[in-house]
Amino acid sequence: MKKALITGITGQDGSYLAELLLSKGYEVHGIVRRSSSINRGRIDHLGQYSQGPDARLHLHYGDLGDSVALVKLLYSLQPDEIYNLAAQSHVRVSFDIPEYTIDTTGTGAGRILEAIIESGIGKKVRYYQASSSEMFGKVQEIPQKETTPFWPRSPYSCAKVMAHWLTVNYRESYDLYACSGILFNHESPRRGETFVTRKITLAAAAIKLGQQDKLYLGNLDAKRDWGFAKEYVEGMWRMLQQDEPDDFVLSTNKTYSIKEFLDASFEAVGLDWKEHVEFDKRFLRPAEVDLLIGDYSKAKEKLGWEPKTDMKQLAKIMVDADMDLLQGKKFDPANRP
Ligand code: NDP
Ligand code: GDR
Repeated sequence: MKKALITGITGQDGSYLAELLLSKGYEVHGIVRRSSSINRGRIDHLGQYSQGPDARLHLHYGDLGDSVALVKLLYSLQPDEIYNLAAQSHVRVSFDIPEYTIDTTGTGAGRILEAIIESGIGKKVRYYQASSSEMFGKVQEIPQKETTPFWPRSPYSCAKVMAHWLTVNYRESYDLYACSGILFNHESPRRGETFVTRKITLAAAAIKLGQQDKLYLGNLDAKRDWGFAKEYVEGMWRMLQQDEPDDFVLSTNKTYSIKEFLDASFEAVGLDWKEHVEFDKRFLRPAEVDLLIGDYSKAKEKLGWEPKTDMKQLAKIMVDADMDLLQGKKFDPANRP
């Protein structure tokens, strides 16, 4: 039985990846942060796997800031695969807490890579780094691919560039099987509520149900390449099953503005967003990423990976899930696409 360790297992991608690996028969370990309130809503439905003598899902307290705990955990677990998904992942917030973001999102990846070497598992383990299309930042090439130069535009994306290059460097220095997945935006009903897509689908549902009137947003002209998170975790797994480690873009090769995402989401509930959306400068960023569109042809050729869900379908999936949620139908990720 293969053993995988997921950092960020309580996040959007971590929950889908845990499901995927459990369905493939893996023993799955996840690092969780101690907090005063339990924040495991996205993986609660996997509780069946964590009980009894055949338990295959195990959670461990830890933090990307705690290198000693990381070394101890890697040494005792001896995992076959590590997926580093943990991060302070909000771009706007990274301008408010840059040092923390750099420490978690950038140095945190360095801590895990060094823990791999220090714990002596470097020859056997395979490592996945959650890199981001935000690293491309200021437009240099359209569409963006693995060889497009980086021009990060936030503390978050600067930290991701550092983590990306550390991944490449540990691969080259120690012959580590380490891959960097450069993933474009991917969304789902499990997306955090402060990212723009989920903020919009939740508001569309709430306005439809008479629970909200206005939605305050920032820049509506930025364009993003949005895919469905559940499909992207499959790509992460495939990256770690190749003969040689490499870096891959996962994307849809289509781009839409925030306005177009608003169109699709409000259309799904028969409303006109222009009657409800207002501007709030608090949601602007000091530096913006104007246009992202990814070329996933390398992943298609080498991993056999392709996206299946387009932006309109994605918006509908999310709005429907939020309508259910707000009408008191229990949010059970197991029953959601
Ligand atoms: P989320 O924000 O949903 O999840 C982040 C996870 O990281 C959570 O489990 C969080 O724990 C954990 N975490 C945060 N800080 C720490 C820390 N100091 N120590 C340990 N764990 C920590 O992100 P996503 O699931 O959307 O994204 C997964 C990864 O992929 C992230 O690294 C993100 O930057 C990257 N990425 C995401 C893309 C996307 O479109 N979703 C695109 C490209 C890259 P807790 O639940 O306790 O907060
Ligand atoms: P992004 O996602 O920054 O691309 O990072 P987000 O959904 O936060 O922003 C997308 C675009 O929408 C504009 N926007 C707003 N954004 C938010 N959050 N809230 C608003 O009210 C709002 N109004 C307009 C933003 O300016 C931006 O242009 C996500 C994260 O998951 C990262 O971790 C990941 O690396 C990248 O995607 C790829």
